[in-house]
Parts: sequence; structure tokens; C-alpha cells
Amino acid sequence: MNDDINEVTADSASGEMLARARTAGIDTIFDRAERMKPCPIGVEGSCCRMCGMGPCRVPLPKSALETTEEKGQRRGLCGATAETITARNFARMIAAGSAAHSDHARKVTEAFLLTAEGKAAGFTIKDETKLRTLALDFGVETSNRSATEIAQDVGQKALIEFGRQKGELSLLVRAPQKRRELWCTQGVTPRGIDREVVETLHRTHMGVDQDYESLLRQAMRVALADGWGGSMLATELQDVMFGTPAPILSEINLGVLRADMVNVIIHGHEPQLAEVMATAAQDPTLIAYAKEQGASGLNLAGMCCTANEILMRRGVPIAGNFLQQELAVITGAVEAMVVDVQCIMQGLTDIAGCFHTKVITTDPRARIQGAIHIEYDDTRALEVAQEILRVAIGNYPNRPAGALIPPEKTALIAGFSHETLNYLQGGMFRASYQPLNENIISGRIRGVAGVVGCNNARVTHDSIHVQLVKELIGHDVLVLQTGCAAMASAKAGLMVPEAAALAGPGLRSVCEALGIPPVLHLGSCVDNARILMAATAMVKSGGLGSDISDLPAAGAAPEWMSEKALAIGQYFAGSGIFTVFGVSWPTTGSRLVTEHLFKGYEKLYGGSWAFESNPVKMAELMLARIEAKRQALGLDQGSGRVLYDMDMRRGLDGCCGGRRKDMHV
Ligand code: BF8
Ligand code: SF4
Repeated sequence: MNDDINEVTADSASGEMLARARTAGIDTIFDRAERMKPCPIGVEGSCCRMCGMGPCRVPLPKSALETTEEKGQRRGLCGATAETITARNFARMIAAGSAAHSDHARKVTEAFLLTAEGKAAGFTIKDETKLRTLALDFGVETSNRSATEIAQDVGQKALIEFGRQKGELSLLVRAPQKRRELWCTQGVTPRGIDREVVETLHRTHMGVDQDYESLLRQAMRVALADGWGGSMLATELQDVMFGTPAPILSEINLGVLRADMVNVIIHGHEPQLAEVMATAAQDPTLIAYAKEQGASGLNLAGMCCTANEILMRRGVPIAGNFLQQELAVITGAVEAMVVDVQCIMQGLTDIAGCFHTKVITTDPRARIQGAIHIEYDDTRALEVAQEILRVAIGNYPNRPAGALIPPEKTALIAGFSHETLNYLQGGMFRASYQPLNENIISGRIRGVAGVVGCNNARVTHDSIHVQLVKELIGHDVLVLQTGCAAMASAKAGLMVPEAAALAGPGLRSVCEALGIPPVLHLGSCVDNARILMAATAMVKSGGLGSDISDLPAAGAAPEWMSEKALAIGQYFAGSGIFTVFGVSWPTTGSRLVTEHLFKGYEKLYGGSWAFESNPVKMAELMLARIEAKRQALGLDQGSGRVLYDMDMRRGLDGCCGGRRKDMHV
């Protein structure tokens, strides 16, 4: 067991809870990660389980890689090559990630339709302006029609996107024209969301698509169906129903739990139940019931992306990111952990069994043995939320003595939707991305980076995120974040305007002028669609080229673990964004497949993948990309800027916090 908790997590609140768990002999994901190392063959994508004759293992030979590979000696029983096997595994992971985002979107679309029909008690159309914009994209008539009439048509059209068989997804119209033409030329224009997922599963079945370039083409098509389809639909419809986020102040970390209150954590991804829980938690009858039970009130906190959803729109505080779910229960102060779908660890119920915490599943697609199931239903959402809260309140008297809530909590500002970025820069009456573009053109902001994705128990929790983000802002790169990555930065204090002090002088001056943090929280993982929209708006504002691939921009998921993160990385690459992943790379079992993703994609899509586990080197890759794009755009002509490599960095005196002041002359 690693006794140095600082190597396990960079977050002190998590460290305290981990120490408590170890003292009490409670097993967590951090302990399991030490006991069980990843399978060396699986980690490189070289294990095929596509049929009953396998699993066939074709690991990289220790030596003579090229020779062996070129002779095609590494084959499964059916003759499938290492290339086919790794590409199939990669494509399947992306299909699963796209399916998760998109099935979330389907549920939201169903709730949206019920709302439009007046059958979803508790939900309304909150953002009519956004509804009308969406209606235009779907070709829905808006003049002289009520919001609910429009919403019914939009909901129906949205539902069609899942089962569409031909043509292209409707929201692709939002992408720059050049990008759409490129997708068409490359044969990756997504047709229907479900069709692309199903076709990927079919093609990766035993004995179907056995050309790795073809498999990786379909992997692109399904990912684009996620980014510009499922995820974008989820974000847009959620905004219309629950409100488009605007800047909002809140707090994050385990310290948001309250010793004197009933603590209910809502964890997962889909926001419908969480929204009504936030309303129900203010119900005077329920608060009175909590007081009867000896508490001073009801405290709702979020975890994972459900947390991001209700943070962005309601300011509900966040208890923690992915690797903190077990640790929250270990405080002993959580009456109920209410979960919907995705990223919910089965280990939760074991740990809850050591305390009084009730794990409550709410979705028929995600049941967990040992949990209580109270099923959520859009038509009786408030009723279900009240029932869940009553169970939690009733559990308060069972809280054990000696509950221990770490004091850590950090302020953050969230709510930077694509629309907010627009207003912030230009004001309500001349909303525009032009000021951002001008700051990039002048060099005050070198470029923009999307740093997204998960936590991963194979690396020091939060540490890679925070180091990378500090490097980027230190070099005047504006950072846009979502998911658990955003939470890592928020806990480190990077999402308040004062964090501008850590930025390079150019970015700092822009942040100070606008009163914004240098690291902006754009929401949950489906909200990576907001990054696509922001990138498109930058292209359309002018001065930075004619496609997303021209922008001085880069993406990263430094601590990824979920298949959804791979889907995001893939649609970033396919949208023209250079994207770096950390931890491990899932196709190292084939040099050809990896090269195709790292170099071949660049030629095909103007965006590609890279792998780097060291955060400083990761930042260097991203900065090099940003500077190369600036040069291609003809920015900074004659400024004589030098991009330092690792050796040059080491030779620098007084280079602290990753800020190279000599680069800003
Ligand atoms: O959808 S970042 S660990 S919570 S998968 Fe999961 Fe990864 Fe967190 Fe959000 Ni996204
Ligand atoms: Fe082995 Fe081929 Fe079956 Fe895969 S599909 S398990 S390589 S026989």
C-alpha cells in the first residue's frame, strides 16, 4: 500500500478521507488500484474477445516489432491482425461512449417532449430564445406559434435524429461549411445517432470490417454523431428546459457537506431528477421533517456530471469528482447517495454498508445490487424527488457518532455557456466572439485549450489536471473545462477571478478587464458540445481562419478513464482539434493503428490524437500546436517568439509556475 497519500491524491480533503478509510480497514478504489495492475495485453488493445474461439492475445513482441508486425505474424485464430484487433477495440470503446452520451440525450428528449405536451409536472420551457434558435436549425416554423407548439415540433424532430437512416444529422448545419465538406469527402458524415452506434458494433463483430483504416473511419463517424448529435442535443434541450447557464458562484469539495444537516448527494449524469430534487429540497414540509429528525435542514450536493448540471444552472455545491464518490460516504455524514446513470462505482454499496448511507438507484437502466431502488419518472418527477428526500431525512437519526467532514471547500464561478461567453465579451447588445478573437490575434491570449474528462485511479488524483491547466494559463492560454477535469481545477482555486494572478500577463489583463477566471467551467461532459459551438463561433467571427482546424486551439483529457472520454477526444480530433490524452493509450498494441490516429488523422481531418502522461510535456505539445497555428495564420509576424523545449526549460533560471516571462516580450 502506498503510504504517501500525496502520491495517491493531490486533493487534501480526499487524502484525509483515504487515511480514515485505511485506519478503519475500508477498501477503496485507491487500494484496489494498487493490488490489481492493468492487464498488460488488454491495456495495449491487443486482446480480442469478439468471438467464442478467443480471447486471442496478440501482444507487442518485446523486440523486432516492425518486422513481426509487417510479416503479419501477430494474428488471432481467425487470422485477424493486430491492426484489426486494436482498431476494433478502439472503435467499440468509442461506440460505447457515444451510446452513453446519446442515450442520455434520448432520455432528455423524451422529457422535453413530455414537457412540451404539458405532461411533465415540474418542468417548463425556461429559455424560449434558445428554443427558437434550435427550431431554426431543425427547420421548425416559429412565427405566430407558442413556445409549447414549437417545442413539440422540436422534440419530435430531435427524436428523429436517433433513428435517422439517411442523410445527415440536423445539427451539423452549425459546423463551419469547410468542416462539413471535409466530413463529406472523408465519408464520415453521421447519418442517424443509433445507426452509427449499431453499425460500429456490426462492423467490429467477428469477420466483418478487417481494414483498420476503414474501422477508424467508422469510429470517427460514430464519434461525430455523439459530439454534433447526441451530446449537442442533450446540452441544447437541457438548456431550453432548465435554463441556459449564466455565471454563478458556488463551492466545491467534501467540505460542502454539513455536520448539522441531512446530506443528500446526487450523482450521475442526467439532470432531470437532480433539477426537481433541487426544488424539492426547498419544500418547507420537508425542511420541517428534517428538523423533526434533529437536523437543522436539508443539504443537497452534487457529484460527477449530475453535479455539473445543477451547479451550472442552480449553483448547487459539488461534493467532489469521480474518485471522491467513495470518500464522500466515508465521511459518515451522507444520509443518501442518489444515483442515476454512468460513472457510479459498484464499490459504493460495500462502503455504504460500513456506514448508515443509503445508496438509492433511480433509473431502470442502472440498478445496483444492494441499493434501494426508487424509480424516477418524468410524469411524477417531484413526487419521486420528495419520496427520496423523505427516505434520506428518515435516515438522519442513524448517522453514526464520529462523522468526519473535512473542512476543505473552495469557491468557484461556473456557468460559462457558449451564450455567456458571447455576452461577456460584447455585452448584451453587441454580443460577439470578436473581442476574444481580437485578443488572440493581438497575442494577449495565445490560444484556447479544452481540458476535459475524468479522474483515473492509475495516476495521482487531480494532479495531472491541475499541473497541466496551470502550465497552460501561465502561457496565456485560456482554458475551457468540463466534467471531472473542471472540478479538479475548481478545487485548486483556479475558477475564481483571483486565479488570474497565475496567468501570463496577457491572459491576466483580459481576465481582469472582464472579471473572469482564466479557467472557465462550461459544464458536464455532454457540454463538450459547448466547446464545439465556441470553436465554431470563433471561426465565424473572423480573423482566425475558415475552419476549426485553423484555430490556435488544442484539447486534452489528462486523467481519462471512461469510454465517453475517448468518444469526446475522437470528435474533437474529427472537428479539427489536436487532442492529447494521458494515463495510457489504448492502441499501443499496433504501431500502424497508433500512427494512423496520431499522424494519419492530421492529414485526413486537420486534427489528431497524441499521448503524453507528463503534464508539463503535455502542455508543451499543446502550446507547440497553438503556436504553429498562430504562425500559419500569420499572427505575431516578426515577434521572434521562441517555444522552449524541455532542455531549454531546465536551463531557465527562476522559471516558476510554468510561466515563461521571456516568452511574452
Ligand atoms: O461524464 S468526466 S469520470 S463523471 S466520464 Fe465520468 Fe469522466 Fe467524470 Fe461525467 Ni465525463
Ligand atoms: Fe480470436 Fe478472431 Fe475470435 Fe477475435 S474474432 S477472438 S481474433 S478468433
